[in-house]
Amino acid sequence: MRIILLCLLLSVSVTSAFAAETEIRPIGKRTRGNIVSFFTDNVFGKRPEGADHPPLLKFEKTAEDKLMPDGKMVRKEVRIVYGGPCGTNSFPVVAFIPAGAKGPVPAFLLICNRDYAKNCDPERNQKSPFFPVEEIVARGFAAVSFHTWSVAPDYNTGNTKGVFEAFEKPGPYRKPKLWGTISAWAWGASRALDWLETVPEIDAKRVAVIGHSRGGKTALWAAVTDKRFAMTCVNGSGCSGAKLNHMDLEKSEHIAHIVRTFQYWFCLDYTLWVNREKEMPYDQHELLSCVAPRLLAVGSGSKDVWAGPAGEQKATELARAAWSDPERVSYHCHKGGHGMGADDWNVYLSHAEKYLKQD
Ligand code: GTR
Repeated sequence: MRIILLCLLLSVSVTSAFAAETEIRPIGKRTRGNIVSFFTDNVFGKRPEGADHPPLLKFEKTAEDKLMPDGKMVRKEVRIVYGGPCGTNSFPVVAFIPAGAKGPVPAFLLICNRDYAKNCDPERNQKSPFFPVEEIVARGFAAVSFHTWSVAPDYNTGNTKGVFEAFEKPGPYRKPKLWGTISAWAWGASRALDWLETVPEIDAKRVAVIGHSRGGKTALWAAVTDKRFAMTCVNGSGCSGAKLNHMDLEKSEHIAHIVRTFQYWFCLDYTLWVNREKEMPYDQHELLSCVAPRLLAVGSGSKDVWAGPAGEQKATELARAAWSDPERVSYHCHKGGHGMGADDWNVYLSHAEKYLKQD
């Protein structure tokens, strides 16, 4: 009896705490818990029991810390080794930290879904506007990255490779509600944050998780599922990311398109919503609202029709109602198409300078 009463009390207080953050539309019972459960069960899938606290988790240095030739930053390289009931595996993470920083610095953690050597070159011979490490460091942040492929490959393996191998026995069929690859990559972001918590030069309470396109959807889901991320930057995320489903943006990607090519990014049950977007009880602005009261920055491209910039903007505007200070949510639209570059980074860095550094 006492236990039942305690559970009731706890659920009332948790619900009201979340309700204050997420009341956007007075339709049904829109608490953070309801929204997260919906997106877990219907979109991104459930992680297997224990995956968020792997029984084996260690951080192995793969090289000595190195002062880079520009003398302005130090590179740290580790391999995150993890194990679950079905096996062990690992993935590399690289961090650049401002040299000689006085005290721990805030950081940007990029979920890199593009060619890693070209966009995140650990030697810094190749520079890319997709991940402007030197500028991030010059503005007082650490620049950390990992490659999506090293956590789970970005093709349809039936979700049997990478992190999936450690937590699930391979079977002939995927279970309908189990996690897809976006959830696996978001899991990778959380494990990278586990490592950052052990790095004295980094302030792990001020880490922004950032991604573009499929990486943008992942950055959003990472921040929703892991409240330790103090900020998230959701760039060009489109369908299943920041784009509102309830708007008629005919030329934009819909669930029918995305599951045709990328079913493995989601739980199998996501296919049940094909051509039924408007029947979904929750829309993407509610997913964005689950980031409150932390920092959120959403970016679009004016010509990125497939991602539906108008839908990304509208969702962000609606989501703002979940913040007591709506200025903590930033929205911008760069001129041009599908990409993340200098203009976007400038917005994200400025937002972080204004809030993440000061909070
Ligand atoms: C597209 C996909 C989008 C987006 C993009 C990307 O083909 O339809 O949802 O995620 O890939 O990641 O570049």
